[in-house]
Amino acid sequence: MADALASLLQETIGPVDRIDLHLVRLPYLEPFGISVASWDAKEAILLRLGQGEAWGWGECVSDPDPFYDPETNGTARHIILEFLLPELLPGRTLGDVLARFRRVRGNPMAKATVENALLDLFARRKGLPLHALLGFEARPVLSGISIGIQDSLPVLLAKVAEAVEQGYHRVKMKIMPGKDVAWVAAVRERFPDLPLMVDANSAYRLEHLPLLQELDRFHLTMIEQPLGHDDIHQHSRLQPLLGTPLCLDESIHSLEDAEAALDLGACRVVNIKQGRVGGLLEAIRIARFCATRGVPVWSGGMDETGLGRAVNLHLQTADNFVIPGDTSETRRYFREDIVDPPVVLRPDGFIDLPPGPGTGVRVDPERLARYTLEYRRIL
Ligand code: OSB
Ligand code: MG
Repeated sequence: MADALASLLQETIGPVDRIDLHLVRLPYLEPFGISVASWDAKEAILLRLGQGEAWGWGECVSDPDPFYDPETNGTARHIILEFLLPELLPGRTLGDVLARFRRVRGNPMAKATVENALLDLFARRKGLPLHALLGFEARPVLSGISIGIQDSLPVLLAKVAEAVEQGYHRVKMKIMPGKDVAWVAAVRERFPDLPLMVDANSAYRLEHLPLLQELDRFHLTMIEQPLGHDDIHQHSRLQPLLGTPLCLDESIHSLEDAEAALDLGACRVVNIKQGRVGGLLEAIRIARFCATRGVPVWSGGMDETGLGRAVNLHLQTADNFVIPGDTSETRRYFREDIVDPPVVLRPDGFIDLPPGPGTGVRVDPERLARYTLEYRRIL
């Protein structure tokens, strides 16, 4: 397995002879709200790299705005075009290219987009599914769901009930000041045994300690990112004062961040969004490191289109992804997807990997055109 990655890094990328960049906008069926932002559509950069008859796609997980993370579609496009694509020279190995990317500081979402497209291309060239290219065996993926901030408690309760009925193995509810302890209490009362967690998206400060301690009585599986979006230190002060495990999301952009977080005891679980940490290879490194510390990981999501969701599914075949992730069904976000097949939940709450080479999904040209805001042929 480690060998699969090592030999992958030795492979030359070959001549990329076609590059397309799309900015798509897929309206959500209903707005998705977190403590600090609300979106009524998924706006995403899609990158396509072509090589002869083969191609690979990458979806950037940035938002149009910097409210969840500092990167935006605007900054990602700039970094991809000006600093990352120029590194794709034919004689270079994948390892060379990714090493060159490291010279660009930060900007992991932009880097992940190009990395994902390259890995999809490599896998398709070899006729291998993405998980096999990475050295992992296919397995159905255990799914959870992330429920955004709701206008009222009855609406939230109805959404949780629906999720439970559909078979999701774990429910995450977003919280924010004013929609926290009482709302969690109500959900817990109605669903006493449900694996339940909360995500605050950095809405609280250490002064909110008493409120956060109140959450301990609801036996939540974890509290995700209560404090600063880039903070590790304050979380390390908070964790020992809580019974509930903390999980970091926003603060983890690299293996080094994960090392700092675990060394300092800032969390007991890590949410790995491959797009937030610079791509699949860094995501796998983080998962492995966490395993050495006995810390379980799970795959978060960024409300991706079917393209990014497929990548997240393949990632979850890697070791140590033992907690249900946030890869929920396409149909809870979008009227239709731009790829086939869309993500569908089995009645047992698992999701099957899309079959076939690469990510296993095919971008439908007509739907892509319909949802494209801007298109640019780069090469
Ligand atoms: O914090 O995990 C988060 C969506 C957008 C931005 C941040 C987050 C989320 C989610 C949704 O929780 C996960 C998904 O369904 O893809
Ligand atoms: Mg989160």
